[in-house]
Amino acid sequence: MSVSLPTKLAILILVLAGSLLVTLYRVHKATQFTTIDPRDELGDLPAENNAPSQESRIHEKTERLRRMMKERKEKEKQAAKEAEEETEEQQKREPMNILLFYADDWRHDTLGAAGNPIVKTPVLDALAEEGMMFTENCVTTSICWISRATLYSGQYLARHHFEMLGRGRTITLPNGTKQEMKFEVPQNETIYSLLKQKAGYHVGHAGKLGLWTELNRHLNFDFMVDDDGWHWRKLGERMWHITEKNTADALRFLMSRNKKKPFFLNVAYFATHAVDGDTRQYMPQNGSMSMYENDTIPIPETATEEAWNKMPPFFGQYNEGRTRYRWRFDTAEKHQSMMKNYYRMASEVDTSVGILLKHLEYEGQLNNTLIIFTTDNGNFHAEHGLADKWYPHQESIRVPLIIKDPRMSLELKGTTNDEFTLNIDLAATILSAAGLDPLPSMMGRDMSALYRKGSLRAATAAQSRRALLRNSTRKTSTLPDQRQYPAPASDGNGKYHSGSEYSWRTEFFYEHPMHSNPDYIPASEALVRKDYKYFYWPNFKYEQLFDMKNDPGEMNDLFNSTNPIHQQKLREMRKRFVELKMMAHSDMSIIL
Ligand SMILES: [Ca+2]
Repeated sequence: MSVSLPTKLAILILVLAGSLLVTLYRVHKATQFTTIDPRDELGDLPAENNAPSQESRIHEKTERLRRMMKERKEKEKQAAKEAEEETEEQQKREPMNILLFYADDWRHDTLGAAGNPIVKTPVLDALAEEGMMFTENCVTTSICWISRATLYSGQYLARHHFEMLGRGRTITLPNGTKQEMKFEVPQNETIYSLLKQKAGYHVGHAGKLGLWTELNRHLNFDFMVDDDGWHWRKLGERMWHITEKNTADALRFLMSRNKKKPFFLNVAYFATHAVDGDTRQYMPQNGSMSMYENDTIPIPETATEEAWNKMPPFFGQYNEGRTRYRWRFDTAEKHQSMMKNYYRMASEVDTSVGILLKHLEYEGQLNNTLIIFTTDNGNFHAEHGLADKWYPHQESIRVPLIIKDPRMSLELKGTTNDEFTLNIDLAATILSAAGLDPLPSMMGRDMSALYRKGSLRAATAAQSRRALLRNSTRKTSTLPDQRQYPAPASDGNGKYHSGSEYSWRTEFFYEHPMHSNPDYIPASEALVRKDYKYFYWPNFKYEQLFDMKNDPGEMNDLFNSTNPIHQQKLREMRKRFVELKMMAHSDMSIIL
């Protein structure tokens, strides 16, 4: 059978079309295997030509890089795990020492590490690099003796009642007679006594106790030297500067201690407190006087007459903050020389911390010691036309906190943390490091939850370690921690609270009593949050509201604002303020 030419042509076309389809399909299949470009996954590689050899080299490099990164991550993970296990092992073998550097009147930004361009604090900066710096750490009352009573007891003023230097609060008995109450916290419930009596620590205090009333020496201390209120003094044949004396006493404790026991030492520097009543205020060591000589101290933005005039109307010329402003800051020359001397005294403390850490290193104890640097209250450096402390403004309530803890997770070393840590947390943190639970009367929480294993889940780990210690032969624990967290604020969708097992607090109550009379130091209270701060001045029933995000200098009181958002915020915060205040004043076993 013969086939016509048109038919032959048609068959040829069909065969050609079919093979073209097959080729196209093969090409398509082949491209499916090359559509994943390793460069896509790496993102930021320079564009190159697509020659196959080049491509396979890139692919090889990428794979090698991936393998290296994976191996490194695994190694890091393994190292962290090993370090953690090692630390836990060490905990079981050898209890940690605790060294507290507790300076005086030291503001949150009097640290190079906190971004201060003038002050030199190389040792503390290095400590922050090796540990964690807490940038929003605050005190619940900004004055020496109340903040110290809080450190020793873990309680708010509302509970420990140590209102007045030297004598506590004065109460009126039913028969009308007045009674001075001294230090009301039972003497066996201070951190000193608990560490000494319950945890078997060798306990020392070198420097300012700050109560002007005795703590029972036998119950509380193995070593106790109280120095307060002076910068220079002749002792024996030698003139001493108080920071040198604090250093010498701390060294004496470290060298003479019972080395069979872990130690707790509070080096409570009097610096950078001024000498009240001496017009010179700050008197540094002679060797420091050349420091800052050629510096110009920046004047704070709110150190203006305008800011002073914006203070509540009851802030007059007799207000102690204004009086001390006149002592320190009312001329440009005075401002410069006062701040330079203040910074010199801060640098002297920094040097002292360095000497003591060097000694610990020499003893081989540096890596088995929890180190804390903090202070009792902040300070106005002319902001709002004020000097010193007391009031709820940021300058007064925010203070430094650096913690270096051998148990700290490696990846958190050298980081900062911006949670609201408080002076009420110090007792719980220190006791926990010694294997003790906080007493039910204590109101703060263990801050190691913020730097162990990277999250609050670490609190669980700390708990189980305490349980471990309870079951060990070491007699350490008091009672399991059964304290409650109050319910979150009813408004704000759970955003505002005092914390929970899984979260840290996002608000707190601040309080300060009146001293002498309302013209001298009026009482002040506050509800502190990161977005808004509510002030209450009880002597005058005067309220203020500040937008902390848009007005961090606390210059524009929004109390009379007609903005519905501010009005709503005021109502909500006023209500919550009362709730937290009542809880602080209650005898509930709570964590605030
Ligand atoms: Ca102080």
